[in-house]
Amino acid sequence: MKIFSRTVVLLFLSAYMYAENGHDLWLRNKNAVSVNVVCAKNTATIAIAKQELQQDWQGAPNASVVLTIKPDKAIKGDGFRLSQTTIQANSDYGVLYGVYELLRRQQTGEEITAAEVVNPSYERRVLDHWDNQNGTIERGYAGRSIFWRSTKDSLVVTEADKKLWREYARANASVGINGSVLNNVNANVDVLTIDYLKRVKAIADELRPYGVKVYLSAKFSAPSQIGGIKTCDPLDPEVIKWWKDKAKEIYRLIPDFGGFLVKANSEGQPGPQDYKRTHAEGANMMADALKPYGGIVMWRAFVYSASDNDRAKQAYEEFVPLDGQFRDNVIIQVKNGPIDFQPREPFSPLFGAMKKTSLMPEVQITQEYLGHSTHLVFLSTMWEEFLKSDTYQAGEGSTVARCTDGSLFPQKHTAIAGVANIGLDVNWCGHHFAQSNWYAFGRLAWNNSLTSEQIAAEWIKLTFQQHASESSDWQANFLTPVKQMMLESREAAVSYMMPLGLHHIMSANEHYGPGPWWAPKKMRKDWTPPYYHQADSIGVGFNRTHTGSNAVAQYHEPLYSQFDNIETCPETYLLWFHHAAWNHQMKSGRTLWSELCYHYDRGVQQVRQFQKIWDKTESYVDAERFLQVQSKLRSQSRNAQLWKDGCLLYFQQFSKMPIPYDIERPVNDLEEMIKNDTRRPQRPAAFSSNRQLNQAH
Ligand code: GCV
Repeated sequence: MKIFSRTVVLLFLSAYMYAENGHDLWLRNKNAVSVNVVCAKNTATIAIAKQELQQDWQGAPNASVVLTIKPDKAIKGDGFRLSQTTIQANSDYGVLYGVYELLRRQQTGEEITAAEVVNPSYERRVLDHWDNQNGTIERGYAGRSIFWRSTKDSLVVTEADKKLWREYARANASVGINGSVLNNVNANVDVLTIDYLKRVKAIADELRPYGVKVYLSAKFSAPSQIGGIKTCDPLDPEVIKWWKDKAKEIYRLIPDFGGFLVKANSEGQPGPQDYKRTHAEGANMMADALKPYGGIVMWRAFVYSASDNDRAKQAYEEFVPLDGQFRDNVIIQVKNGPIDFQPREPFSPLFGAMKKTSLMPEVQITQEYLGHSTHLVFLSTMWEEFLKSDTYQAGEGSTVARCTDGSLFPQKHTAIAGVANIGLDVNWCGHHFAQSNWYAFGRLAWNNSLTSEQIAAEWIKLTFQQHASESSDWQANFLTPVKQMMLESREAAVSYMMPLGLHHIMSANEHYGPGPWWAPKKMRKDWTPPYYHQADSIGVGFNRTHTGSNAVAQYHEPLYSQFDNIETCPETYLLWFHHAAWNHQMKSGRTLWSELCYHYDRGVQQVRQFQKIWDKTESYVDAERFLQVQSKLRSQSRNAQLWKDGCLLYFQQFSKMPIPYDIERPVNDLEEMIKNDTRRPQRPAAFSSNRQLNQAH
């Protein structure tokens, strides 16, 4: 009753009070004190830098801050030298990044004691938007596209469009993101036609002052589809000329255009293999067209081979033989794991396998396999685990981070990409906590050695605290428990979805709930869960050891031997690499079956715990955000329960063992879940879970 009346009062008050709808992200204005900003230069970017300081300064009142653009060997790329009142950089953009860093330090109470140089880990820090030109977003859970509307007639650019794009660019710049791919990798070729290019130019013009370059996903079949040429063979002179002319046309409109992202010969997309050419021949042809203008090609390694070889091995098998054959303005974009953005995968063995080719990691910010914008899952811990994974490529310490940021091998270009979780929802990401994943991606792209703990603390302070120096009460009752919840949230999701190395056992519909049973007869086997879990009366898991697909051989020693041996394989990857017996003894002393049950149960219990943690924060959060997160946690709890019940009841058919008696019993029926899963209608691609900005924005 008490909770009910409090909720009603809060709802009532929120109609009159300033509601925190989340649109301001981590950039909430906090009653700045006055400051003088001095800079000899005046460009659009410097004007933004000055304005940001003036509206957010929390340092000494009436201080003078000096912004200087002066080359310095210690400062690399967009980096800067920072002290309490001076920022020096090689470029205007460096100054802007320095300003955001300074303001962040002030707001989070992180002191700057001596001048320090802050350089980015990667030259290109890019968001990939899987936005379609009709306004929908593939795997988007926060409303429709901020770049595209439903029809070609709505290509006209409005003032509201421009305002939104500037807000988007500002948020990116504040965390160091400097590139945006504006359209889906499953590309619609029309984006390369003049009407669309004009809109791309308009977007680029708004993003430029914030240092954000635009890129486009390019369809390999464009010369035929919009150029009227019979072939798209990358060695054909007419095709080569078509791409050169197209590059010229684009750069005339957008002189700092970043380049192309290409998904070729994957999931039905056209590519050079259609003409018996290699990925290198295809990528190089496009790279040559962009080279005179400084553009790059980000060529994806997410491919399917024609063979029915283990899916986890295919990218490595296709790309490693091509090492050294790519132009220096091609970067191979590799998903963090060998399969597809699963809740937990070992790192892709391509990292550390190609020494003469630039590689860039691709992570997924949108939560395709991690509960969409409904589940609270802080992905930073997953990316930290990935970036810090040791490939042993050049001995111990050859982490994925070092294999990709140029510190281990000379790379002409370095980059990292994240598939964006942004849409027209008022709070941009559908879930207030999903904003933390956008934030974390930017922060890790800037500094790939940051800890998730630091990132979470920063984000909570910037997003929720009312004053720069909140009371110890706020720290103890909000910051500490909420940070803990965020840091545990990914492991909780792994536990209730796919623990112990299980992967790809989600529902085929939308990739949201459980679906280990899903296996239509005519479907490609490697799109169905049974291909991945291989459950039978003996055990469960994919045998990728030397007695199975031998995917382990794609890893360097000592990982090869460690993963190959069931006794030394980390239990987190057990069922990724081994078909383990149901009664296999785990480190805990339990059987594999019991351990699986405890993991699923623990995951559900953790979400119930998150609900309690959040409910206790009520007096520290505005009503609007509090209630939205509370409601999402309820949905997450229900869905976690479905995952546990669905997976345990399904696998129990094979193990034929009892669910340990101290564990809560399933509350859903397997038959019912299977029926609902296969009958459930597709939600629209741009399913929104939150209030939308007006379409006409
Ligand atoms: C954009 C997975 C997703 C697809 C996505 C693809 C990719 O298969 O389900 O929606 O396509 O990855 O990364 O290209």
